[in-house]
Amino acid sequence: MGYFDFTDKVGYRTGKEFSFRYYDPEKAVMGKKMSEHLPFAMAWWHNLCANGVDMFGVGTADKSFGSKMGTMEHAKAKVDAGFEFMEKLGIKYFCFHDVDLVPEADDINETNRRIDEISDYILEKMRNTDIKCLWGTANMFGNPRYMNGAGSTNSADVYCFAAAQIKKAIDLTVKLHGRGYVFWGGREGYETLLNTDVKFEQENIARLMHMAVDYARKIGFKGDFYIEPKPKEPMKHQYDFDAATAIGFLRQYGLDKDFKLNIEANHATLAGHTFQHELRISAMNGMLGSIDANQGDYLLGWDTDEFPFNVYETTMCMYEVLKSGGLTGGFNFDAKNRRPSNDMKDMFHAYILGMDAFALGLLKAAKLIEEGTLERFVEDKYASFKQGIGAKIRACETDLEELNEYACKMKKPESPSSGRQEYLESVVNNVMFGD
Ligand code: XUL
Ligand code: CO
Repeated sequence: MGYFDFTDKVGYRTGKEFSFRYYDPEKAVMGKKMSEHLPFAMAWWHNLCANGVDMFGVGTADKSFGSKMGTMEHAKAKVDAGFEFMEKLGIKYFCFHDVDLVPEADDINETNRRIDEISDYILEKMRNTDIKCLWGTANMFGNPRYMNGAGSTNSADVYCFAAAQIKKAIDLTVKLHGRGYVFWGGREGYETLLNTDVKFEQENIARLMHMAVDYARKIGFKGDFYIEPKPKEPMKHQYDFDAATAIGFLRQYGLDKDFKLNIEANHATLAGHTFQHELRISAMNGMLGSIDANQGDYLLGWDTDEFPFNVYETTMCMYEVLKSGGLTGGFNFDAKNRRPSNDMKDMFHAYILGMDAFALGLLKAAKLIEEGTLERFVEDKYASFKQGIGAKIRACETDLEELNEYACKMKKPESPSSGRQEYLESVVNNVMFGD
């Protein structure tokens, strides 16, 4: 007896209640299998732990998986349920925080013992499947000790505790053959400058990251570290505001060789950016590592972590991913069911929605690239920099005086060419919906 006996393995267009409409793992797209373009991951916390609790009410979903919550028996039941879930959907990766896997004890030594026990159990499960860890992380925002931050805390003792949690989470990630290790700066930020030394806090965060890199490399971790930018929530100001801010921080503190970014769609919209913008900024700096695949709600100003449904967004995401040559990380569904979608079938509907939305986005993005109008347009738009004075500017072979002379001789420039936005939007619509 399994936990999800209402469905067997979900296939492509099987006509069954649970089936993919667009995600066909074997289908070749631009020379690679769909499953290689889209290394999907299950987020342990939302899928196996979150029960629909919100600010106004208790949980609506039962995630006990037939055992007593808060016990190691429950932790193992989640592993069983998680692996059954991933196998049925053909998902090859999972992501976790340390405390998603086991209940935290009062004493860190006991928590670590529990982590050892559960990771042995997970490893055993992994041996019988082709499922692997995409990335691990430490939850350094939930426990009250982190109320003033982890790397940014004012307490040296709490800082050491954060270091210990990171060390164990790195050990765990390495043990489970994780591709990456994530830092999401949960409470690394501030509420008011009246009580905060921003420079001091950022230096301490950077130190902690350096120590994490040194330790991980020492024990043989070859993967990438990721920062996951987010502008606010839970803190009013978070230090990793957006991709550009995080890249500046990584370069300032010499962490840019070991770190890339994990871009989350909903965090982008909270920062007042599009998902595509954040991906472009990361990619053009060589730092697009992984993606937290979800979406926000344009009417709500918080991190709703919805399953991706907006195919325009997944298309433009895949456009950026294809053009950047693919991810070294993957697509982690950092997304949860809506509170009233509260049964086990909804867990499947949600992942099928998300996987299909990205598969369809991939197909449409490939078509946009093959069709080529957007790329040709952008190429032509900057044509004036290909020869003459433009080429000299690009080659750094001129100076302000020569440009001044050029401008004065011209008397007045012609208007730049049209941006043709509405035409290009029609091109996208034609690719999306055909004739
Ligand atoms: C919070 C968030 C986290 C990170 C991992 O907004 O996205 O779940 O992905 O800590
Ligand atoms: Co996330």
